[in-house]
Amino acid sequence: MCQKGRCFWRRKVLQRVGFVDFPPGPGYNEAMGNLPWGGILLCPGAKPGNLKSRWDVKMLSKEFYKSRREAYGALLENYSLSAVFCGEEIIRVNDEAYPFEPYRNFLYLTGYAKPKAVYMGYKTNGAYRDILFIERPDERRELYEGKMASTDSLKEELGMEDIRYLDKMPEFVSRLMFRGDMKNLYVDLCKWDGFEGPQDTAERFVAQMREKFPYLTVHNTYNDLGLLRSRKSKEEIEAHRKACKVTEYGVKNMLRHMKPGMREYALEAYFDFELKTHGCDHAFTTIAAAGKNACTLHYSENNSVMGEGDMILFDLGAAEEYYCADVSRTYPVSGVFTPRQKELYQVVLKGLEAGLAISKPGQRKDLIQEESKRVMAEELMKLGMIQKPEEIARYYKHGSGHFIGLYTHDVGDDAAILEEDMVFTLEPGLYFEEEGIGIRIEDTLLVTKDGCEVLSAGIPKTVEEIEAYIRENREA
Ligand SMILES: [Mn+2]
Repeated sequence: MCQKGRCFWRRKVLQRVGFVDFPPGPGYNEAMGNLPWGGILLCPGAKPGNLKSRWDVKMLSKEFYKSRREAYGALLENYSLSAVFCGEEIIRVNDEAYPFEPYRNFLYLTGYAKPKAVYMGYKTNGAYRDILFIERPDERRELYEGKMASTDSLKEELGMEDIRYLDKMPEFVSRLMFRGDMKNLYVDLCKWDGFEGPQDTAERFVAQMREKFPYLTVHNTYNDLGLLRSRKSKEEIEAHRKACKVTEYGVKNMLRHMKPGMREYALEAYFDFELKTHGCDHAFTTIAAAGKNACTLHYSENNSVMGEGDMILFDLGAAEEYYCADVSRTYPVSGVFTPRQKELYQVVLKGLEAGLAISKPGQRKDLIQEESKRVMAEELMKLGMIQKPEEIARYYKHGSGHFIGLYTHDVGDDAAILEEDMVFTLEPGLYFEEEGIGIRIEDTLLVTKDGCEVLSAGIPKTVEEIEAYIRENREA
């Protein structure tokens, strides 16, 4: 469940440096074709000395981004200007910035992720045209940060015809507005803090435009773009698949090394190793919560010692080109469930399975979690732990599922109707504080033509799978 609000803020603040381009590297040709995404797959648990390469391909093509810009342009009314901002770097200390995170709507339209860039589109006489504005290369900065993209080099790389430097943007806007017939301004405004907090670039832009051209009607395009993002293309689905696969490698690597007496963070390191090895980032801050820590929904200190009789709850995910996996599993540290742990674990697993069974196109998403909840309540009543279904509230503390995409908690209405090619998660959980047991089981799912595909299916989930995996693979 990834730390709802906090995670959002963290991700907004922690910005990531730049867009990593993956040129085909050595070994690319031989290994290509083994995998649906044509990349190089390292053995799980590969040791640093053996590393050949990352998945050396960019998974999303420039044609994909072009199709997104066309789809977006089609949404705009005639005589409109639109601006979508990539975002600013945030300084951490002195001359050091937090890793840069682009606003995802910008990324979705351009495939570009450098601070300050602006994607501008305009529609006049029924025709949509667009321009990408980027920072002008600066020799001094290049000395420290490496070569900066020029407008010419990017045209080829991104497949965009019109790319200009940011210092030309005011002039462009003035000229366009001088036509006198522009009516609408569309801006991607993504804010959860309402009136609090400083204005970001997009908000400052809107304020300036309103002052200069008070006749403009301002629209927030955030939700329209969100809607475009909710159904995934083949390429996006492959990126999700890779993120889920690498998450699987990470979880299995932890299971191979999990032992009572270890600290949670030491175990977490085995997950991180697989992500780095495969060129993935974290979709969000890992939760590794042993014993009673699992009852703190947002626990991410990950510094406690794991006891022999504890269960440990993981909520984690890799991200490939920003496409996220979000998976939760709860495992017995010893490798074997106690009878009581098994009993409670089965309740949550049945809840998840009931949700999976009705996940298909046409289904309202929030009703899936109601079904999970209903089944878990039934099971708890069988165990005599509650007398009436509504008493499940004692153990059931959070919603159980969300859309996922370029953000872990992606845009999309909770009561949305599922459609083919949407990706979302189900994550029922129950928290038994008196017993020091918190259980959450979460899968990342792709809605298919007539059901759903569990993208995280390779990660041990049933009691039998879990115990067998640990028994057969744990390092001595
Ligand atoms: Mn989640």
